[in-house]
Amino acid sequence: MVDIADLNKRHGIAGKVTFREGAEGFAVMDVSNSHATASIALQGAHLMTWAPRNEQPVIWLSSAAKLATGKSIRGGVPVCWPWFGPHPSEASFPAHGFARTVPWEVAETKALDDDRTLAVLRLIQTPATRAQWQHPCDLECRITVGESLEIDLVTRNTGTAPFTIGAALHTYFAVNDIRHTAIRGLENCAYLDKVDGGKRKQQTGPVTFSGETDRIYLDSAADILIDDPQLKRRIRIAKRGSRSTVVWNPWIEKANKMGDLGENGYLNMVCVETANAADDVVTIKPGAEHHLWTEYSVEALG
Ligand code: TA6
Repeated sequence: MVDIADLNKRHGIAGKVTFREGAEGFAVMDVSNSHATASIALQGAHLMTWAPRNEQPVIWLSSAAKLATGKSIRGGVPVCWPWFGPHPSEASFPAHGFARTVPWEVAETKALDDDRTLAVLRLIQTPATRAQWQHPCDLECRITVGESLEIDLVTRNTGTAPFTIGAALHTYFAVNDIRHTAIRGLENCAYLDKVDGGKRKQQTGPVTFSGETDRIYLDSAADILIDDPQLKRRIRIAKRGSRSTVVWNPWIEKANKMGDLGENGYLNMVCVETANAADDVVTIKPGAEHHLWTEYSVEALG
């Protein structure tokens, strides 16, 4: 049972941070400051929306997204952890890990001196999560809402043995039309083409879209640019702690099968994911921590 009054009492900030029930038992944090607005579901520490002032929404949320306990929300920034994709050995474990579908708690909210807003959420470990991940650890998601959006997923190894994680900030970006969108910054990177049996290929020129696209780019540490000429904007993705980038658009057939992308929703979104995927999984030593950090900002184009 979620106690909205208690959340507002302990973590609300007048005029900046308020909590509400997004759906039955589903707590949502609304953030508003002079730079931007955002909304974050406590389940999965799932940022659902972010829009800088005087800018169209940058993060895409499906019109058919369902806020339901234990179900991933279609759109926003799903947190994939502690593995990316299917579990390496347990077919019954959820794809992309359990972090995005379990309860998280609010550790801190803070109005920063520059009027950005910091929200720190921590995964709540339970017998159910430990059944899928026994390594002693802490997982925090530190979200800073401003004219840019910063997300820092911090995994701390609190045990006595090293462990290896896969992860991704599986972000859905809003574009005017995927058919007129180009992604730069991945030129000459090798990638695994999941639409073609996982074959290893090399990117030539910008990434453009004319069908289902599902690729894990390797050795991609540089900024990634999503160019949207129809909106006359470029979304810049900076990152640290990640050398793999996932690019995904389901296209029409897969989108229709998924059922929660909304009518032709696939045309208005593209996933560009700051990841630790494929050979970029990370081994964390006892007492050490790994930061999967990314920052989104918007620039004028043309
Ligand atoms: O990141 C791309 C991907 O792995 C695709 O293969 C597709 O499965 C997508 O994630 C969405 O996965 P989800 O479990 O959120 O439906």
